[in-house]
Amino acid sequence: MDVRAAVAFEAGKPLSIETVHLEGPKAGEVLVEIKATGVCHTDAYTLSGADPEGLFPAILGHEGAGVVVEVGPGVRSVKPGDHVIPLYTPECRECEYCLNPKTNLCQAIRPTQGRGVMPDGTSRFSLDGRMIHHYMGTSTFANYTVLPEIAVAKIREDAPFDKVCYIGCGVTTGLGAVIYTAKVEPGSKVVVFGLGGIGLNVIQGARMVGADMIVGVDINPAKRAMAEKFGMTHFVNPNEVEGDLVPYLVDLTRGGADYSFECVGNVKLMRQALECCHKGWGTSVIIGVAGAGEEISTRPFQLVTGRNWRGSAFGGARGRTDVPKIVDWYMEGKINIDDMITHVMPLERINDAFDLMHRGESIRSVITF
Ligand code: NAD
Ligand code: DAO
Ligand code: ZN
Ligand code: ZN
Repeated sequence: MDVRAAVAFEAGKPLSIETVHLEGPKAGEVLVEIKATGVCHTDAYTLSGADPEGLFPAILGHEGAGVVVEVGPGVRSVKPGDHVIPLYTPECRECEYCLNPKTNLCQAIRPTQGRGVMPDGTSRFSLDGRMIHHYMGTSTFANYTVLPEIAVAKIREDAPFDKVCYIGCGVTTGLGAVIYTAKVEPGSKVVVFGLGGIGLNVIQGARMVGADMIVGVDINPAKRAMAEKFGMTHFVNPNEVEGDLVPYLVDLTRGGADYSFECVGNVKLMRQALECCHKGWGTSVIIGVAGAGEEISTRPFQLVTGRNWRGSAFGGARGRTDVPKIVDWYMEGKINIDDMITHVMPLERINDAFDLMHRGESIRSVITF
């Protein structure tokens, strides 16, 4: 079939709106009509060329929501008409990783997903006979896409696509890092570096679990009001701090953070996030994706004296199990997504969504089809 898609032909160039060919679902795959998709910082990172795993040409996008239109042979867990959220972290429920409660990183289709193809080693997308890569196994910047069955979460049908698409990445990554990865306890002191689309969801997760003190750190003072709305109790602009940021944060939290979260992708901030943690027990969680080849460093004594350094992908969430629950939280009014969606636009204006992000003017832009 012919589908409308934003194609990334080359790193550093704007996306191009094209009519591309999409083959139907093969065994174990589903065809999904994408109704809405968010534009995440990670799409921009890949498009910029900084992502060492970035492949071109490709159809980017990994934060979508839509409806199953057709299923391939052997598909049992979803049927046409089901509402779904695509999962860039799948959940096969059978692999060694899925069977280990310590991780959410299902490896069932990892090698082919990393090569931009479906599990049989081929792409469903092409343009004038030339293969186009899938991206993160999801490719939601198209009005139809094909996904492995294990990479879709079935969700309730009354959930609005243009809001719950954000659960496909940003919401789950932020909330999940607090709830599933760090397991933040009520009464905790939390420091969040970066108050963008991920950091705000860390803040709302920290408020949800009953953190007492939620400190937000951002160099953009315009982020303050939104972060306060989501539960931030103290704002720190590093550019306004006299002296070093770490002792300032340790002082503010009266001894250090119980938990800190790096939501920028800056290795210097990752170090500060670790070192502002409380001696003896503080845990720092890296969420931000650093540039290719960058390394983190600290004095080992920071760890010897009881601080913990961790990372979190997709918030530690198991997509098919946890994403439908997060959709329920939204529908029950337990989490706020609406106020984070600052811009809604058609596919034809998707490059504006990237521009808004680069200028720091949006939290989330959502494309509706
Ligand atoms: P964003 O651009 O919306 O937000 C980044 C924020 O960091 C902005 O508010 C910016 O002002 C602030 N910032 C920049 N430099 C700073 C500095 N030196 N000190 C303090 N604040 C600073 O980005 P986002 O969508 O929230 O994504 C954040 C990071 O998370 C990115 O690296 C993205 O690739 C990554 N990410 C990771 C996962 C995962 O599963 N681990 C999932 C999605 C996104
Ligand atoms: O299993 O080896 C693996 C890779 C899992 C990919 C997790 C990606 C999380 C960070 C990228 C940001 C996603 C938007
Ligand atoms: Zn698995
Ligand atoms: Zn994302």
